[in-house]
Amino acid sequence: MELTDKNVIVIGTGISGIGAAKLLISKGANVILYDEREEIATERIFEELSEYTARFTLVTGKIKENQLENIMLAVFSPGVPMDSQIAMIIKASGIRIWGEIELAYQYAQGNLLAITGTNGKTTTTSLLGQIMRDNTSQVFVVGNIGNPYTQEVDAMTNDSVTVAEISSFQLETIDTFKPMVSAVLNITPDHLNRHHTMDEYARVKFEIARNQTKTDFCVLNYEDTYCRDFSKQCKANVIFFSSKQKLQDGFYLDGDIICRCVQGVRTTLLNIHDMNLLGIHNVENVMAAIAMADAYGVPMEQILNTVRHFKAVEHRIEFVATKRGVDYYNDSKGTNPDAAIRGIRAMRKPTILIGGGYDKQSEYDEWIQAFDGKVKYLVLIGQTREKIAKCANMHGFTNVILADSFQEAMDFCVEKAVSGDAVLLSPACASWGMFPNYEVRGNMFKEYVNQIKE
Ligand code: UMA
Repeated sequence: MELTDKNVIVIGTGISGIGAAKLLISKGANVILYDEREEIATERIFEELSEYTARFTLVTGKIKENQLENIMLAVFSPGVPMDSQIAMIIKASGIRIWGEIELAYQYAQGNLLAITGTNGKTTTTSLLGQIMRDNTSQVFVVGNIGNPYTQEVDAMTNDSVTVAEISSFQLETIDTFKPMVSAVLNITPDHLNRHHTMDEYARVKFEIARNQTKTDFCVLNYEDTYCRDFSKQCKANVIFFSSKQKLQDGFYLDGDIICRCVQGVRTTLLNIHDMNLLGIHNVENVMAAIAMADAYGVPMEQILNTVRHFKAVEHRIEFVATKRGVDYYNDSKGTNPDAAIRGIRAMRKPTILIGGGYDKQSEYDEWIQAFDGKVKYLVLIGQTREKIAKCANMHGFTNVILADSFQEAMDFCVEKAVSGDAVLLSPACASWGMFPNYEVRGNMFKEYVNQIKE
């Protein structure tokens, strides 16, 4: 699309909005940067875009109809729902809508590998990014992982490889986005306040493969019923992975060994004790990354070499420190019940668990059931604390503490934990409302832990 001297509105002034605005301006567009919140930090925006002040206007609060005149494109940040008021107004005005991901894709160069799924996206994206970096010189790791895709586009060439973590929010507004290799790791309940039903959430997730053709590859989890159903209609070459059964075609776990079977040829690849990632969910993430890199054409020995040396990602069951004999773990990335189940399952000691946060209309029953006698106290914070407390009570778990702040929750943990215990931050909820994002929540936890005196 020719953007020179065209007017484009960017919805949302977070990192995606800023990335999108910069890319649009570099392509010659005039940008209206819009945010529904009136009290946004305007200094940050003007600082970020200081080189281009003549090329954008900032609008906040309610938008007026005349402000949408002569606009040829609206670029949405992922956090803005497609049924929000601003989306409705823009749709009614007949303005074309792209998500920030679609905008980036339109101008990106090189090959694209993209990963979605409810859990494991960040680990798989980081690992695949590392495999690619060890194999080729120009690699970009972008997307939901915290690095907007638009931000890297200008540096890409035909030889570059982009590894993208893509959320369901981002997939709602793609159009031509087409990875050469895609992966859907798993689909479990999350973000139901945004997508409303599981079927709709799953449908949006599989958009990642919508434009793929038979020359492309789509890596899917054989043990996930949504993935298996989707495989029947997927236009790309499907590559399955399974942590539960030996596949006739695909990647699978046999005892402790990751294996590959393609066209009847079985190869043993790696003993899971030779890697640094813990838990069966990580074996699945590793198999997905191996399958994607293999489909892309990276030599298997190189792939396995990177896998053997790869370490866990920050905020994902991350060991922080042992203080006064208590092990502290940061699983701030446990932003939904399924992720938090993986967090508590990984604990081997009596655990004080900090949970709660923003309400995504999740159900917490399975998480509470996964406590398995390990949780000494459940310390709850944020919007969901009463809902979770009620659910815990219903399942007979009554050692529940409601804290008014994160600080109060941390103070309680430090006071009650005794040598031999673990303290785990694994909230099963998004951080929004109390923190800007899960990274800030995890970093605050780590700062607090590091300040505990021996
Ligand atoms: N805003 C509106 N109207 C709305 C909602 C938001 O105007 O209805 C404004 C807010 O006031 C704010 C801005 O939009 O100023 C924020 O935009 P955003 O929520 O899209 O956040 P970004 O900072 O652009 O970060 C986004 C992703 N955030 C979300 O999807 C909520 C980041 O994923 C991602 O790393 C980043 O783009 C780069 O691609 C975070 C996330 O929590 C990690 N993702 C969810 C998850 O992983 O579960 C999907």
